Amino acid sequence: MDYYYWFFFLFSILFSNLVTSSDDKVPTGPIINVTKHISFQEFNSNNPRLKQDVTLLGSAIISDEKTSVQIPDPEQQGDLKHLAGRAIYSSPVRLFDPVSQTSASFETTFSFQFEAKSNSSNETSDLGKSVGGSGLTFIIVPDELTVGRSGPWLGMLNDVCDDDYNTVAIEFDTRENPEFGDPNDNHLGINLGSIVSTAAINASDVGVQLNDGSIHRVWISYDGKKRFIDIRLAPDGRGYPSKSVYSSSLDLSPYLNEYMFVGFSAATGNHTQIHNILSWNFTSISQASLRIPSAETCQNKIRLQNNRQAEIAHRKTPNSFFIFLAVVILLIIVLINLYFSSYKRDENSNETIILPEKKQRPMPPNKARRFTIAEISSATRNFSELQILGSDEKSITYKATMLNGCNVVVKRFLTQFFNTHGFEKRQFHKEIKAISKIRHPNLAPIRGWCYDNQETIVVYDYIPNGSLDKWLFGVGVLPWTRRFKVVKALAESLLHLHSKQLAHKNVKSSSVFLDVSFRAVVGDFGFVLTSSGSTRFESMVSQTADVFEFGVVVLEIVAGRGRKSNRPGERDLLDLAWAMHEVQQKETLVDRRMGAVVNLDQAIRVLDIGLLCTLNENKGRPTMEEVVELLNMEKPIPELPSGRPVCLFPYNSTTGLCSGYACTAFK
Ligand SMILES: *[C@@H]1O[C@H](CO)[C@@H](O)[C@H](O)[C@H]1NC(C)=O
Ligand SMILES: *[C@@H]1O[C@H](CO)[C@@H](O)[C@H](O)[C@H]1NC(C)=O
Ligand SMILES: CC(=O)N[C@H]1CO[C@H](CO)[C@@H](O)[C@@H]1O
Repeated sequence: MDYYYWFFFLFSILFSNLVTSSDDKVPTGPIINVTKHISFQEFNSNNPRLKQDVTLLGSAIISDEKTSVQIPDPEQQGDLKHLAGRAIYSSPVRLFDPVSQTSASFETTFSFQFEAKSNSSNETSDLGKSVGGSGLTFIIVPDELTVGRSGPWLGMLNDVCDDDYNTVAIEFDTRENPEFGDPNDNHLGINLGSIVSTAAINASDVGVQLNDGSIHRVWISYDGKKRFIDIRLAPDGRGYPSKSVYSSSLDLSPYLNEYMFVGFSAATGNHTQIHNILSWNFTSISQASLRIPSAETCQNKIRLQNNRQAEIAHRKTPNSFFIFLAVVILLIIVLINLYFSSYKRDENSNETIILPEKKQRPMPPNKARRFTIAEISSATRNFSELQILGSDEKSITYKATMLNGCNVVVKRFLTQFFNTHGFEKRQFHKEIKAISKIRHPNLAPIRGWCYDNQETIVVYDYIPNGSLDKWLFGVGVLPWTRRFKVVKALAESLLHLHSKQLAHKNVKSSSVFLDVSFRAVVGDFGFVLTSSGSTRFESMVSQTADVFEFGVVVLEIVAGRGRKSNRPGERDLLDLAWAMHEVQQKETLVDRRMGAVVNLDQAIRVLDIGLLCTLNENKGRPTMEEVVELLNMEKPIPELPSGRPVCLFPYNSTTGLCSGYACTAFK
């Protein structure tokens, strides 16, 4: 795999050659300053320029009464929850100079006010709690067409934006979203291409309560050459504060295109408030090299036109020569590497321990390997309690940082677990190795393992946005389109495992993770069944149990609630879903927090597929392959029986619920 590095290396040489050779021909004139001033003393729709200059997106309006931009629009039909809007200056601003690779310097000041507004009758008694969401951002974005999502996304990003959606935002956040790393419900944050802030500032520390209803003023200045940001915040009318709330080195250039749009975004979630922007000034200076047609360039151009063929041939020769040379060298390197790596593999096949001397050469990034207990121990700071992410009856999971800076999850199985369940460790280790060879975009890669007489440890990739259960039953509301994608991703990843004669054996919503772009990644494999010794069971048996558990997770995804009710007297989800199916009221199960944007037919169809998966194995439970076909609409859904099928051994001793694994194991 080392030849990738060579490949990269050679191509960078080749590429820089191409770039410099063409750069030589672009004459650059003197350096000039490109400046831009934007100034709004107030926002008033009687100002005819305003309509041209400000683009309002989503739920945003100009309020003549307050002479402000308001997000969301308070006159909005329906309630004010889960709304997002943007107000963007309509013309792009030059914020990055590609020639010198420096970002522009800019200064901006604006005044804002958050007005408490509750819209739901049952919350009026609870006004203090229901107001206060979600916050405002000053935003720099690549286009003037997109609105981010509501709630904790602050209208800044949405969960489908990929990594090349460049954004910079300074957020004024009045909700605490721990899954986004928020420190409290009154903070500023600097967000670079991500909703998770790279720096957060506690506004209470400087005596400011963002949503106290008063008018605040902010000054942000950024020096593109020195790469330095300074933010100040004060009550409006008090003048420029002598102290900044945040000042630090910061390089914005990776997040800026040459031309960007500037403006504001804001959003509400379960909690509502009106975000007013009352005035705004913005100035930017970027450096550019003036492109003046000189006598030389004109001559070149004429020569080029007259003698195009010859010129092209002349220019091409050195380049094609370099390409040829690079290809030849590459081929040789590839062949040598292939030869050596196959040779090494043969040599290693009988060895179980990878010698530590090999560490100075970087390992191929995606191949699982054996870790030493010392490596794991230092990565988890000696299994520090502070690093614990969670635990269950089998294991404790830690967040860990490897020497190369990668964040990983370390799952340490408990010795008692093996002793009391009589698992054969060897079988277990075999299973870990088998699963670690599987690659699928929706399966969390296993980085490696570590075991000796005492320890059995598995190392996974750390997935930044946390597990699905937090998103389904927690503060945020995942939209239906995203939930449907999660269902499909989960189905496809299980099908892939099953097609390799493996099974997940621990399917539940806390084993599904969401990555930075909210794609579902399935991890936390069970490796063994919890209910009984696993070696007796064929992989087939665990696969049908996977299908059952998949069905329950699907119900959780549609209903937005956990399988087990935490309110006494309430039915567990599976019971409830079958009962609703019996009385033909399945739509009542669909999570109403998703609002009106749900594709109800699709949601019911998915619900049916979920129910189908919870049928007894010999009574029509589909395989994962059939599930994927059903999800892709390649087949009609078989008719469901009218009543809930009886689970032969309904109770799992730990959850108190019918579980696919329990059913299968005790049959
Ligand atoms: C461009 O702006 C910088 C910083 O404001 C200033 O020092 C420089 O003199 C300006 N250059 C020109 C050509 O105006
Ligand atoms: C924010 O600042 C306030 C006042 O200084 C303090 O009471 C609070 O604990 C701080 N919150 C955090 C999360 O640091
Ligand atoms: C309690 C309350 O004020 N509810 C209102 C929420 O907003 C909608 C639309 O403006 C009104 O119809 C409700 O009466």
